[in-house]
Amino acid sequence: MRDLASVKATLKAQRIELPSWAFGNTGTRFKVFGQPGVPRTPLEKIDDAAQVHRFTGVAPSVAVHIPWDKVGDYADLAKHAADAGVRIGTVNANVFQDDDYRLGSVANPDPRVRRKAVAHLMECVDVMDATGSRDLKLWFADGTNYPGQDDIRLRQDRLAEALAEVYTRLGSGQRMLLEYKLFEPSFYTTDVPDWGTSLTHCLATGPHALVVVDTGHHAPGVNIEFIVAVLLRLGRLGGFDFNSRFYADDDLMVGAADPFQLFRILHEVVRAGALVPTAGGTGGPSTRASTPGGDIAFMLDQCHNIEPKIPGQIRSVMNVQEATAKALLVDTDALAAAQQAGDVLGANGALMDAYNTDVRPLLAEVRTELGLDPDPYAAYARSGYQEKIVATRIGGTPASWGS
Ligand code: PSV
Ligand code: MN
Repeated sequence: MRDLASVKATLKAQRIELPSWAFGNTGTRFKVFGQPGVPRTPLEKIDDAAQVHRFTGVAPSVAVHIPWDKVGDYADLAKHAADAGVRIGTVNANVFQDDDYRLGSVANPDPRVRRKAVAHLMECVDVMDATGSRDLKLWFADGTNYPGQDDIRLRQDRLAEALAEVYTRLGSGQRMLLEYKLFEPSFYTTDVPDWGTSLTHCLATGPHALVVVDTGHHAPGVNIEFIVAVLLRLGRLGGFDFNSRFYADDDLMVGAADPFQLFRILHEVVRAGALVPTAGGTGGPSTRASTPGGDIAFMLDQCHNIEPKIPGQIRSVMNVQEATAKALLVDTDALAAAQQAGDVLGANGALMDAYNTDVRPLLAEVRTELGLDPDPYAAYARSGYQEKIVATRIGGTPASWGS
């Protein structure tokens, strides 16, 4: 069993990366509800993310999405982030919002479109160079809607070719994270639909190509912690896109729909010794990308369609912290002994005892020891920041998907 001091030290060292797009207006295909005070620029998104770090102390990096966060000078963006007390994290490529990509991007049958997509991915690595980011995150909306629409196998060949080309462009310490998603926007085939396909491509591409698990990207009922355990064992888990889902890719706040699943996932992460980054935190240079229990990027990938955005991110970070604290409280000796003895109920009980612990007082103590308010959510509400951005962000175009 871990002693309390080491549990607290780990909780203090934990890092969670925020998505810049969580601060802009989002919605469903039916309606985007605008909110007052929403950022108009990538710089303002960073400012809002910095508030989440200010009150939680564990969210010092912001993932960007290109071109949603396109700026003239990315070194300036990095400087703006540093001045705000955070840094630019993962660079997300976007090859899904252009008319040219109707039939896919890197797996498109048209070589011109494939070249255009690869050129964008290369541009994203340029951005990483300028911002000092470690990870390039790739999600491809590629696939088909109808049987016979395209050659399934050829599409895999085109995808493999593009990944290999971009991989050679990565600098030292940079990694490629390949995200999978069961379906949407394609409904018949998706070119990277599952972790097996992602892993297969990563294995063929190179040691710094790693799988990213978005918790909303599976069929209902899939055992995500099993996938996590297997990828960690192979040293091929690059990161998470955390969010919650009730039905499909709902992008709701992590830990809202199924906190028990989040605990089970984090138990596997803790079991692998992969919770705390080895060098520089999430977004820092990696020296152990391909070793079991290597650096994992713990990212949120969420949209706050109806709830306020900064408090929504704060609540999400707190939810991850609570699941993590519970995972750290598992009595690993008792668990191992029960497993070894074939004591089914004892082993399950060891996990459930930890899950059923109220860790909020422990996390309040951790925050106090970090010099933070024990209640980040209430502290943000009292800070006056929300009122300030509502009063001052007048005019301009609120950030949304596509900007
Ligand atoms: C796709 O659904 C996804 O999960 C990918 O990570 C995208 O980059 C992200 O959502 C942004 O909407
Ligand atoms: Mn995602």
